Amino acid sequence: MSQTESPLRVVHTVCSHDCPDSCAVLVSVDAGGRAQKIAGDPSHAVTRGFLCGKVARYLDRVYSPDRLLYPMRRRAGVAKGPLPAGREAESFERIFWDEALDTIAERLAAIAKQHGPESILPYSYAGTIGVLGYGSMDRRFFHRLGASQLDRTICATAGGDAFLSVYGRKLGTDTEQFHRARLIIAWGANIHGNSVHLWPQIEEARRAGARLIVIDPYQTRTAKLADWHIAIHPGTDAALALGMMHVIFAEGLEDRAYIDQHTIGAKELAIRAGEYTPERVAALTGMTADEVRALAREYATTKPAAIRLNYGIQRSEHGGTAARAVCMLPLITGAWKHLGGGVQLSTSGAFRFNAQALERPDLMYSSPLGRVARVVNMSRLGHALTELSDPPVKAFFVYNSNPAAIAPNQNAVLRGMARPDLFTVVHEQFWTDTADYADVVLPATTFLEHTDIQGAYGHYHVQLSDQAIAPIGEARSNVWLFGQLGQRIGFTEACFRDTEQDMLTQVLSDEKHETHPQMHGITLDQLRTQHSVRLRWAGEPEAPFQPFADGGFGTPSGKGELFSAALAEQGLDPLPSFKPAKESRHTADRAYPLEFLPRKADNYMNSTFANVASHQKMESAHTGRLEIHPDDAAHRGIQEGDAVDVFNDRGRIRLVAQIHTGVPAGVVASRLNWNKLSPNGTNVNQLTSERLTDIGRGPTFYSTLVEVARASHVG
Ligand SMILES: Nc1nc2c(c(=O)[nH]1)N[C@H]1C(S)=C(S)[C@@H](COP(=O)(O)OP(=O)(O)OC[C@H]3O[C@@H](n4cnc5c(=O)[nH]c(N)nc54)[C@H](O)[C@@H]3O)O[C@H]1N2
Ligand SMILES: Nc1nc2c(c(=O)[nH]1)N[C@H]1C(S)=C(S)[C@@H](COP(=O)(O)OP(=O)(O)OC[C@H]3O[C@@H](n4cnc5c(=O)[nH]c(N)nc54)[C@H](O)[C@@H]3O)O[C@H]1N2
Ligand code: SF4
Ligand SMILES: [Mo]
Repeated sequence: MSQTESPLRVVHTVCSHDCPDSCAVLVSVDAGGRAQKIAGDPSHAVTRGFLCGKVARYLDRVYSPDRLLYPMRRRAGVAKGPLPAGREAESFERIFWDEALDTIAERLAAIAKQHGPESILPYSYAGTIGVLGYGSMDRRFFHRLGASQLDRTICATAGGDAFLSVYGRKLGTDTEQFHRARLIIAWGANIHGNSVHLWPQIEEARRAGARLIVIDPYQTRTAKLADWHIAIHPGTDAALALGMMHVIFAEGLEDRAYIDQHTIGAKELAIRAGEYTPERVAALTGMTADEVRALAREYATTKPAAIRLNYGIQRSEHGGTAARAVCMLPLITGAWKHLGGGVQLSTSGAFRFNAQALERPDLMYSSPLGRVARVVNMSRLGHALTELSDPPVKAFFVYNSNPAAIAPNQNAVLRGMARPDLFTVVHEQFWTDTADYADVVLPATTFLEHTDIQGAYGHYHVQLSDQAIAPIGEARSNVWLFGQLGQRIGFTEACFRDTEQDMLTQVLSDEKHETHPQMHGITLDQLRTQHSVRLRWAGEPEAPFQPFADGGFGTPSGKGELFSAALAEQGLDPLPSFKPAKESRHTADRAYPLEFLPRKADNYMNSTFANVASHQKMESAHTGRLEIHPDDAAHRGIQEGDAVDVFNDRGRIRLVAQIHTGVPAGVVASRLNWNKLSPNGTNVNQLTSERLTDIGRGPTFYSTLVEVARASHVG
């Protein structure tokens, strides 16, 4: 059929999954309103016409027969806990939205009255990173209620706060300029698996002679494709970065002019780096001293040199410090001066949406509390649900998240969620592990089924995501849900009647754009016609945006801070240093000698997609496997394909041994999955702890010690 005859209507949407790439997604919809095709927008500078393997098959997920279609209530007498996959609904009964909303509003009001509103805990993360879906009407609702505030630390606060301590603004090397780099270091960043739209840039750079170095204990897809893979010991990145600085300063490879003009603390840092000789660093990281020297020299002398630091290294106990140390490298070599050089952790700080208007934190003062509510750290959910008092958590409202699978110290989390006295609401697209614990389950829309606006943490484009299809079943968006609940519970403020369209206008109506001039003049009308608008960086297109090339720091000193007085004030070390994690090879005892990497799956998005058959197929070679080095396997009499138990004081999971050298000796790895789809009904987070990072209060998934034994050897 030629294009003119085609009955398909193309709708511009944006992938709202928690990924740096925020792809422009074209959805072709037929005359009956059904999406027939999904594709990356070829005209988008970063998406470049392709989608990752996960979202290329997105229609399998949208039209999955397993979608939640209507509100449901737990049947009387059915205990909370894991339900058999595919038969969950038997434990629930269908109710109408009206009844669901009234029930929830009544219960929340009663709980707030009896135990105080802070006994209500919202729990959400990045099921959608659309601005409205991530946090808008939901925040208004919980603020006005006086509910506990959630500290959303589960992913990025350690690295984020670390980056801010050095730069004061979360900006990074533009993804679209990476092709100019002649050295690219993927540092704790699985680019090919987790943010694949940077890959074409890397390929282009390599065609022009660039080298790719990957620093990652695990042989990722990205590492397999690298010129040099440095399989560093987990949690030792700060030592390596300091060792590189040692060599750079000792050999005079630093950029004095840049340092003098744009940084403070270089003298103190050079003294600190002096303690990290290549020999010492080699012993800590598992590299040789010559490799440390070679890396430092190549990094300092290749121009432009770009570091893609993703969130991998900050998921360990001293991950904040590690991220700080790595982020400082381009300040020392002046790599920011070269277009395509620098470091990218996140670009999210470039966007400014009107959070005050969207989230209305002022509503806390109109709540029965009349003050700012307490803050509960989402990375310590087990503690919050089982130990918190004054008041204890009595209502738990989950959306945009699957905490039963993704939160650390899972045994405590599940014990808490199983409490019969806890009233739990779960707004979801699928019957997740978390939904198994709900009193009321509500159906949620996917990004094809609602409207939203989005920035990105891996590029510099604002995009409008139009609704492509009608909601499946009775699914409703987050905005709709919390607006309705606000009205039902009797909140009279007009903001609870705002529609998504009203909120799109509010988002862009920020008077504080003087701090973010690149957002100035971007309008909804423009987004409606162009769908994606690049931030309006001064000087473009003639002079492409180059963060920190000539200042622009947001720190207290206005400089790049190699020494942080602000951290010193908090009682922290103002300079980076290496400290071993409490759970690491440096501290391990005989009981639990192996470092465990509870990784993300290349074909899922955290726990999302784990229940979709086409995605399970792509991931099948890794599902339920424990990757273990031949030496560690031999030591324990483990052979390829053996059932093994992986355990520590917190939990135990059963996996199948996969023996290979893609994991170093002393390290074992497995991947995140839904509990109920895992061999013994539990996933890797059985083994992780609620210990928090040194900076940013984040989780420490990658600082976990375990032991492994053949299953038959264990009683
Ligand atoms: N396919 C896929 N894509 C995703 C996701 C997914 O689950 N699947 N998740 C999305 C989300 S939420 C995020 S936050 C981003 C995160 O993207 P990344 O930051 O890339 O996240 P991770 O996979 O946690 O970590 C990256 C790498 O760090 C390595 N690593 C672990 N410990 C250390 C260490 O101590 N030192 C060093 N140098 N490396 C270490 C891991 O082995 C891993 O390969 O990806 C997003 N994209
Ligand atoms: N062991 C281990 N644990 C980890 C990690 C790891 O690497 N290893 N990674 C951590 C990281 S980086 C992150 S970001 C977290 C992620 O943790 P979560 O943010 O909980 O991510 P997902 O597991 O993807 O679950 C998101 C859920 O939101 C639902 N959802 C999607 N869109 C919507 C919507 O519009 N409305 C509603 N109501 N629901 C929606 C999806 O169906 C999905 O079930 O996990 C963390 N946990
Ligand atoms: S998950 Fe990431 S790479 Fe895949 S389509 Fe979405 S934004 Fe693009
Ligand atoms: Mo994340």
